[in-house]
Amino acid sequence: MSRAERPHLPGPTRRRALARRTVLAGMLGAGVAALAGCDAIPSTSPVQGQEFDRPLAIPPLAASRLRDGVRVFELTAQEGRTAFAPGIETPTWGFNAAHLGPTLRAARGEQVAVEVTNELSETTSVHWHGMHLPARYDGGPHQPIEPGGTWRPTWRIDQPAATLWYHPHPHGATEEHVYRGLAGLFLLDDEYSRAASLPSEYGVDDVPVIVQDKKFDDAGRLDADSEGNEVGLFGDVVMTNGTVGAYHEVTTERIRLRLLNGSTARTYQFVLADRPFELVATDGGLLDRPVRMDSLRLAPGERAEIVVTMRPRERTVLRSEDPDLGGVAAPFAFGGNDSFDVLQLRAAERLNPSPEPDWQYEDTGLAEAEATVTRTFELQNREINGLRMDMNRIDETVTVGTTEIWEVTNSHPVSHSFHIHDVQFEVLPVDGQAPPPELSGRKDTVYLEPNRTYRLIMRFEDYADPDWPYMYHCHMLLHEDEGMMGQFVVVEPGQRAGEVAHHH
Ligand SMILES: [Cu+2]
Repeated sequence: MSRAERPHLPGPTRRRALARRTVLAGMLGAGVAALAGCDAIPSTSPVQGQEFDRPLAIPPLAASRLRDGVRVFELTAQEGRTAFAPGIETPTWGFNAAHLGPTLRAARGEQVAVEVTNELSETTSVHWHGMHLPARYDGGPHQPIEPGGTWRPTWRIDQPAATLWYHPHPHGATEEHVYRGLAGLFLLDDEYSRAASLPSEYGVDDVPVIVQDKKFDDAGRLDADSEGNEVGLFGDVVMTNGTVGAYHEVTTERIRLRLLNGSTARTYQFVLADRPFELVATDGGLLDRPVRMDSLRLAPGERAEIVVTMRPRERTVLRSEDPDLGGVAAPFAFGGNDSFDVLQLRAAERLNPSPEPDWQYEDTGLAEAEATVTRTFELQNREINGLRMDMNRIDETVTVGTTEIWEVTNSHPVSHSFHIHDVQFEVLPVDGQAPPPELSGRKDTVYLEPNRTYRLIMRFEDYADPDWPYMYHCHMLLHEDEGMMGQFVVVEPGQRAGEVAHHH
């Protein structure tokens, strides 16, 4: 069934009046750390209510230069200090900055190159999450960048317009590197996205919203210790683009928010406090058409583009409310009971007109009948199909040019999410039930409700290389670091997987 034929199920109704939570002025004060639970199964720390007193930081668009027709970006992973609250400097990591990184932007068909320099004191890597590119440039654990080193991947952008992102993926240390601040957006444009009537002025009515939760110790340092923890790092302070207590001034009738769940463990259930919104895109690009929704679940690594309509002088709030984690045992340990404000939107006295979201999109849906291979993946504890990640073991060998169905099951009563490198997939109906709107488009990461099988269809178009693997893994980053990951290679017909290549 193509995407166009699938009915759109309405999302759950979660409209609620805005309830402002207690405003805690001394957000990083000594009292905050004391709120963290320490029982056998700790509840996540309640996220602090914030006053909206800081303008939302907008990550700058990355500079680039054209060299022999190649668009060249430079990223430097570095240490710095960030004042998340006045008067408190927190040691953080960032790209070309103290915290987070610039937004890279390129068009379909362009050849890009990124010169990634590591000025940290430990090895890192940079993975282009959601990007279709050769495995040797994927930036996973097989492309480490040593301290002082520079890595130079280059590839041609060959996929629809989308909100992608980049982040480290070093073996066993991804959680900490992302948590300390290494992340940024990578926006792709194409003829459809340019022709779509969607808000598109970057930082004005087309706004990145990287949502992350953090925990601070009494000295204002990031508490990055997840050792012995089942669920990963849950913070009690939420930030958008690194801004705590952020508001954004809206100057147009409609605003497009490019949401990225950049957290390492927390799943959000995004709502607007007093109104629905239009979902226009998921991980891999535009939906067939906008879908009106009241609520949207995003697991770590997932993205969504939504359009919010405002009237002059109005205010509304993007919130996360009681995420529906789908049958997880002890959901409170995974943030299932947490509700909090994320970002305030403040409309100006007069708003510039915005067109209604509309576009003509060629249906690129994959037909189930085209699939010639079905693979099954069972997530359990920290294992996929009973195995933990081994850098020297190729788990799956895929033949280039084939369409495959991956049947992925979370057999474990806790939250997991599933990310596949190289491809965008579509979620097929489960038990005859069409996926909800947020799973109806192109995806590279999907939240796995326990005891459900998600059937994902994808096509491996090109980039055969028997020696360099791509990854698939849980995108809850503690789980990934602890081994919930496997490797696949894409090969020519009849070819076998080679010896795993190493960068050094
Ligand atoms: Cu997991």
